[in-house]
Amino acid sequence: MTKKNLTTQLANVTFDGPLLNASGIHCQTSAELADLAKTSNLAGIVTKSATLFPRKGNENPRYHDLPYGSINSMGLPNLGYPFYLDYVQQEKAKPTILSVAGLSADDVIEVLSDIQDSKYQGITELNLSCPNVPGKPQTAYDFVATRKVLERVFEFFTKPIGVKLPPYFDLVHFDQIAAVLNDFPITHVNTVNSVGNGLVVDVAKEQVVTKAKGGFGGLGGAMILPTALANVRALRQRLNDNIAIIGTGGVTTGADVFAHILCGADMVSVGTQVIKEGLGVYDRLTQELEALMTEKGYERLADFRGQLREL
Ligand code: ERO
Repeated sequence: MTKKNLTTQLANVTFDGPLLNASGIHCQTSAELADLAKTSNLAGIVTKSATLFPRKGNENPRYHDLPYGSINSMGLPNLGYPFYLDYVQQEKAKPTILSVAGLSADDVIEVLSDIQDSKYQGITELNLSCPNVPGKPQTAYDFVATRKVLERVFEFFTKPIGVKLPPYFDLVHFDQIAAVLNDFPITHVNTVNSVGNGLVVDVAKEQVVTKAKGGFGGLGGAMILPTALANVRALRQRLNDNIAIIGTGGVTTGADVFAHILCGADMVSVGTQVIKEGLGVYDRLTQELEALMTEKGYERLADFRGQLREL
């Protein structure tokens, strides 16, 4: 089988292929990040969303594997943004995406100010969609709050920055979030974060499977693929052409990667399946994607990106 041209451009960065880790997956500690640097067919490294101060996160159990995906209630455990800002400036093996999150808009501005003042020239991603911090709503479900925070960000931030979005479920909400995002010079959207506040029930024990928030947590993996694809597609149809899309959610096969790209994704990230299968998943997904492209006569991702047909 001939090797395909899988290179992808996002902002000012060229990636060797379309695949990324989903933020939160194997990217919190130095050791995990070093593993990602060595992982073949992982084109770039996304860091765990970083906050102003280090956080331990929610109590265990906080991740639960399911036959059809996963539920997590991690609660934003991370080493604090200075660690990740330092890391992305040291990392030479692959391009990085520095994910940041705030417990308040003021926190976000403080963290981004330091990134702006640093030597880091790579891509930053503002996570507006963490579902698991008790008492903190997902910012991007509030279109007014989202606009306000982006107005503050773009008063001073001039480096490449995108946003991580929660899944939307109503076409009007796609219109509303796209109208906000199209007013700002963001490089990309990453869609979707986990499907927030699902509830998994262990019938034998008659109890929930994760501890925080009474068992409510973010759903990921195969069960969210159609939701993820709908979000990629709906946003591609509404966002300015110069806003790239990272498709996240539900990828277990090369065909799923293909489907994300067919819906308009520039890059695709993988979360739950990395936990299930290990970092070798990126080799398998790439082989399956290339085999599918060969079967269909495609040489590069641009040959089919966004070309989903309607009936
Ligand atoms: O609980 C978390 O740390 C978390 N889980 C998710 O599924 N998505 C997130 O964005 C997130 C924290 C930022």
